[in-house]
Amino acid sequence: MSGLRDGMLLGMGNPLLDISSVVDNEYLTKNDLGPDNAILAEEKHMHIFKELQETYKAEYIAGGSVQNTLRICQWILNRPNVVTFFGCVGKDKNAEILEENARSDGVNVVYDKCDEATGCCAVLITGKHRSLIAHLAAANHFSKEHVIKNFNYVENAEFYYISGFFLTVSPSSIMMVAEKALESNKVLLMNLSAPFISIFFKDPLMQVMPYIDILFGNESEALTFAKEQDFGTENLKEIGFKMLNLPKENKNRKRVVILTQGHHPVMLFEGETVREFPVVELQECDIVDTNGAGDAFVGGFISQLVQAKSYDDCINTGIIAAREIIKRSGCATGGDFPCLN
Ligand code: 26A
Repeated sequence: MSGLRDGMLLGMGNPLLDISSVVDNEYLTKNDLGPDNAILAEEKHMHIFKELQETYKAEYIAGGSVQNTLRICQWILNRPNVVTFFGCVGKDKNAEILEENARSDGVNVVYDKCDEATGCCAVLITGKHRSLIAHLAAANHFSKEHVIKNFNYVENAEFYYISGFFLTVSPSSIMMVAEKALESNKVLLMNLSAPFISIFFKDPLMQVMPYIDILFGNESEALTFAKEQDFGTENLKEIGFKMLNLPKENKNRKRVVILTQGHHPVMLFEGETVREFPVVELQECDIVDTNGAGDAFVGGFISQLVQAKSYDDCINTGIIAAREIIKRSGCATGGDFPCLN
């Protein structure tokens, strides 16, 4: 009755093992990091991974933005294998941990494999903030050939979810899926993922933009995107409409834009209108960390979209999922999902 079927949603992204620790602000300053960064690791960051493990009692948690979203979606759906995931891992223990985690939530992982170590992400928690430093390693070796070899999964899916983060790895794989979505009138969902994507990966981002049916972003990502695109405004409502009206290939589907802004209302831009969905702020004592909150929002959203529910239902489930994940360390599933009614 729900219309769910195996493989109807395909996600592509970077599978990463999160190495998460609570640190103080001094540690951030010393390493020239902001409280809410999401960046690619450079040579100068490598010592951080070691320090977190040796000095800061790091927790190891399954991560990677798209894989988080898909795990949350599966958790809510309560029916395995609706979702398939493509990403590249190494041939090591960490890959096994990631696969086991994803599979136990019901995600059908179809990993590309290479000889480098599985990627990881340093997660530096300071109060409500989390700074992310991704060392992609194996994730960076995802190849278009993997998509070609497994094109049956692409053919079989009706929805595709890809992070902006994945533009740093394989724009050609993204374009292949985007073309397929256009040709078969399927739905492509993408996420701006982080401000640096709109700056340093502007060209591949704008190449795929005309194919995007549903676009997600948060406040800082939207503001950076607007600046880079010379929108000439810092007003989120104006920015949302300008994103909505960027050129679009598939004329059968009007674009929808969803902007989140922490505990402020979620904005849904659709046609001529913008609607706001309130977020009930969590009490300070319920907050564990915000790592994965944005991913969980999208997971909740998609779990309803694949069941042909209204955007209102999609957004409200997204809000519940994000709220639940903030109460947990990282993007941890397990137990019952809070009641949807
Ligand atoms: C390319 N980059 C920077 C990234 C990421 C990433 N996932 C894919 N690519 N940087 C951080 N993450 C993941 O985001 C989640 C929180 O939203 C982290 O692994 C973390 O689980």
